[in-house]
Amino acid sequence: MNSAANQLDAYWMPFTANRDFKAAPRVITGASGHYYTTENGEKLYDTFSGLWTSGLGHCHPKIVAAVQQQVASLDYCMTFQVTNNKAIALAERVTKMAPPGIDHCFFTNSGSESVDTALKIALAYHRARGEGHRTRLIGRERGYHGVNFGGMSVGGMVPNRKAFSANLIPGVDHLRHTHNIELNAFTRGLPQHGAELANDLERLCALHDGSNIAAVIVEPIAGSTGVLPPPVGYLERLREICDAHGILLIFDEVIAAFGRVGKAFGAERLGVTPDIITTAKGLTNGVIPMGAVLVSGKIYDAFMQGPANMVELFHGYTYSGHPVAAAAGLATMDVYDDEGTFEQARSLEKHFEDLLHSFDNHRHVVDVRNFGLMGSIEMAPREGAVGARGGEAHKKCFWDEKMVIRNGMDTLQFSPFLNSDPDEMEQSFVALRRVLDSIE
Ligand code: PXG
Repeated sequence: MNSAANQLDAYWMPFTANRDFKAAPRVITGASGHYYTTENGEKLYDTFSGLWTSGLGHCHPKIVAAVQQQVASLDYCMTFQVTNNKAIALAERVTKMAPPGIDHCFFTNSGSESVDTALKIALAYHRARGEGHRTRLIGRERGYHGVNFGGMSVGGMVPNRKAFSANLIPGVDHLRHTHNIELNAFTRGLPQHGAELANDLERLCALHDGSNIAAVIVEPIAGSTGVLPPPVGYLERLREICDAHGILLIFDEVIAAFGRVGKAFGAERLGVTPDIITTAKGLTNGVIPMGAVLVSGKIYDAFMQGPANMVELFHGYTYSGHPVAAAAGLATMDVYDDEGTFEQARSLEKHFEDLLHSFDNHRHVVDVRNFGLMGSIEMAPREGAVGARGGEAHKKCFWDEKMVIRNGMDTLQFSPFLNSDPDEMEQSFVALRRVLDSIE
């Protein structure tokens, strides 16, 4: 039976056109492996791994068992002044996987909280070292760092900022984004052009004096905005400028971490080590909300000064290091290891890339981009109806092809399962072609 529109009235949906949705609700009631089940009992293939979250597939039995066991043995315990064994174990586990030197872990409940936590740590770090004048934060156009005030301010998604323009935090500048269709369209992997855009940071250092800048935050591979892999040499150049001016480099790896680009972290795959890494999503395979901020020993140690009986960082959430979330995280890490998930993801990349780029010559398509198991197909907007093509593609996939795809306006984004079946992946793109062919 379909959800009636009036039943949905109380529910204000996030990042959704509520009235359009309520006119034709798309309601999921179950999931297993690579498929959702709808309230009508139909099976839908999930091309987005949840929301970049569930790389191991839905309801993985080992994670389900760990959560069931944990919730029945320690459901909650505060992590201020006491803590739980699972949070301790997960912090150790995740920092061991991180690039050398990144060896401390602060837990949050989401990507947005990870970002705001990272920005606060960066500011407080400089103050603890007697450089409290380093207050400026640098983000990037088209960056997505969640929806809290800090992340929204350093972020560069115009619709997300528009209604809050006067209330964004002060002292923030943005690097230009790296999207360049003229020079880089249909590039497979990292684009060749654009490394010099990192020099925007040098200009901001000249403008403000680098000694006033606390941190730069970027997604190593921009996700939400429609997958923008970094130009060759770009991240290296950012690292170089940060080092020259004593600025902290933060990689927002809420999407990139935990196998999405074939390694534990995007930093590892791309060969550039930041000072702070923000994570969420794949930390628990999306099963229980959780995020983590990973920081270098240099940063942690700077806080561990002064009287040992005093709180060093006045920050934390009621659910930081929640035992059930941490148990889900530990089970997720076990599965990544036991099943060789990151290697499996890596081995699927070429097939995924070929399937995506089979749309290079499609009449609606103006660019196709990919890195790791992150991909996007950008369509030209229909004249006078920006976003209509993307929205129609999403709905047709759902209703006609029994498949969930994600669109941001006219750009389709793909986040296949890290353990995808290559044939199922291929079938999803065959179905997508039928849909794009049928749209005007
Ligand atoms: N940083 C990055 C890089 C993200 O991708 C967040 C922070 C915020 O995480 P939370 O858990 O607070 O939502 C994200 C979230 C999309 C899409 O369509 C991606 C996200 C959120 C909504 C839509 O790609 N990523």
